[in-house]
Amino acid sequence: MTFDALIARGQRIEPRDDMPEGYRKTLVRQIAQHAHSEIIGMQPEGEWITRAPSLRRKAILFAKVQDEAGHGLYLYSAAETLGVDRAELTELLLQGRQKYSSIFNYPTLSFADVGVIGWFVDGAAICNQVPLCRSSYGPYARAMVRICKEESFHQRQGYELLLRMMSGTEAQRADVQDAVDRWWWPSLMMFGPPDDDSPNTAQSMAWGIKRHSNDELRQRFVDMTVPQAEKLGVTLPDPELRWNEERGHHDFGRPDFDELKRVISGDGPCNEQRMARRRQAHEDGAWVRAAAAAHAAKHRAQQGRSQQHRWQQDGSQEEQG
Ligand code: BYC
Repeated sequence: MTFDALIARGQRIEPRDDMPEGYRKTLVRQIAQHAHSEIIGMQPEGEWITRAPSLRRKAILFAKVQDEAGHGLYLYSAAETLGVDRAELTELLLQGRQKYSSIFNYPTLSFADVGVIGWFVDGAAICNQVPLCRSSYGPYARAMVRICKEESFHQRQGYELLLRMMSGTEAQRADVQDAVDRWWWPSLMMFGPPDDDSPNTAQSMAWGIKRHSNDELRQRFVDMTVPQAEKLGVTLPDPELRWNEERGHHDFGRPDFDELKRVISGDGPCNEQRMARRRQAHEDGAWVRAAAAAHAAKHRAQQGRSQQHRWQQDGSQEEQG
């Protein structure tokens, strides 16, 4: 079946199928950006592992940050089915030719930020990524299924941490509110530019890569989060936020999309720091990559030798027979 017929029937495109070059390139762009976001996204929370207030919180945070590394790896693997190489994608990120999510360019100033990232950032990720489980490209959609299950745990651990902090001291409650105030608008920006300024959405939706527009998902996130904020006892920092009976949705203020553009183009509060850390980690890991490659080469050579040995034995048995 042709690519267009598969898309029209809502069937998956697999790596063996013919696909338009634009489709392949769009997927590589989005999946690589997603993978880079998971890896760079380890930094803001990772900074708190050594400062977690208890062994339990440390273990939870460790597991979460480790999951994010895993997500990055599934996604790089999905991208590799499109004929690119993880090393090449990493190089493009380090050269500033590929992006990662704007949200990870904001600082984590207190432990409450760990909770708010789980609640908002992983919550936003769930809204954005659950529909991607139905994305038209098979390897991406399948990677998303497991990622979403883990994001769900991430969101709950964040919310549970905040519930505990809100039943703590006055200072803890103030830390939570402060973190909510700082992360709310950047979290809304995670969904990307508004639909009328989103150059990729129409084509990505026609190809079934994206299932909903940026604004639709932003609205879904706001509707999901408002009752959670009420239960938690925090105020979302938006004076325009109110329920609209007619629309059956919350109205909310416009995020500062100029700020989003600035952050995406490298001028956010932590862009330099995040990229410097990523570059350093890549350099520090060079010996691991070299060792893994040497091990794989040794393994291949050993397999080749034992195969040759088996052939020789088979040959001499035939001669004897
Ligand atoms: N940040 O035409 P548009 C996580 C770019 S990590 C940076 O709407 P598209 C987690 C966009 O790439 C989850 N750049 O684009 C990890 C495009 O530029 P290029 C990260 C952004 O692709 C650790 C241009 O702006 N999630 O959950 O149709 C701890 C125009 O935009 C952003 C994903 O990656 C942004 N926020 O839609 C905790 C989800 N927004 O590439 C949690 C997968 C837009 O043309 N990605 N841009 O130069 C997507 O769903 C889509 O790519 C987006 C953008 C909705 C993000």
